[in-house]
Amino acid sequence: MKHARRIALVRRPASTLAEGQLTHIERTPIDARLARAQWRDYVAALEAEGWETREVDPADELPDSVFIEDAVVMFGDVAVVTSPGAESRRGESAGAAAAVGGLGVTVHRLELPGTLDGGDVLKVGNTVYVGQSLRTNAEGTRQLAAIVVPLGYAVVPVPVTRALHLKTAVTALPDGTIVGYPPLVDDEGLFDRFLAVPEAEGTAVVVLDEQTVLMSSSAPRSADLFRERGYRVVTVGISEFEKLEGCVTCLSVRIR
Ligand code: CIR
Repeated sequence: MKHARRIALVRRPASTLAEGQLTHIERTPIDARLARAQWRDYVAALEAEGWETREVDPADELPDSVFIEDAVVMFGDVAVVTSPGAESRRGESAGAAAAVGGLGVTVHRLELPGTLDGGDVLKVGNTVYVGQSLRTNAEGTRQLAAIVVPLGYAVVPVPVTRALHLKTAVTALPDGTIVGYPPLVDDEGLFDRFLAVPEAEGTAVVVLDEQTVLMSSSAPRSADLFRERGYRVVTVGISEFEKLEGCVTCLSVRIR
């Protein structure tokens, strides 16, 4: 299949990575060298699958800046630079705005008191599920809706109380099936087609193309489930980012 454009924004890990935010899990030591190697492997996996990667300027003083997905959300040729919900992450927006500014897309910015992390935004076709979490509030959701509803999207707020972000709990396969780890999902009934996965790390899939998903090597049984459904699964080790409540989606912003 020929793709007109497949660009992924990535942001290399800060030297302060180990100080990243933690909400639902205990802090365990981060192996900084392994984190850098895993990040390079993640970037290499995207490139091997035909994605051109572009680096957002690194931000060493921002521990969570590697989780670039939270700082900007793409809707076709429209970029929404977010207003991060954690105070320690607010500085990430400037670099994200500069990066999308160079892509020739329309750029919008969310503003306080609205807060929204990209990890709470799950697009499935024209539906935009927005997790109402500790990071994303009603005003942030309202500002996002004001931008994307005129573009033809429907915004559906969903409660997120058992996970950091909506996409920590659920993501979507290329056919639109929502995949989630039930203990992390507030209400499976909100989704038309829901497939339960057996591992917490198995909820996060990056759609690389209609046949292929990228996911964490920490979830081999979930990977088998996706293979049984006919998908090709590319796996990457991201243990050091999982220790910081990161997942495979949050390490890039895909522009297609
Ligand atoms: C945080 O708490 O903000 C980071 N330590 C992890 C962010 C993960 N982002 C994501 O799932 N989209």
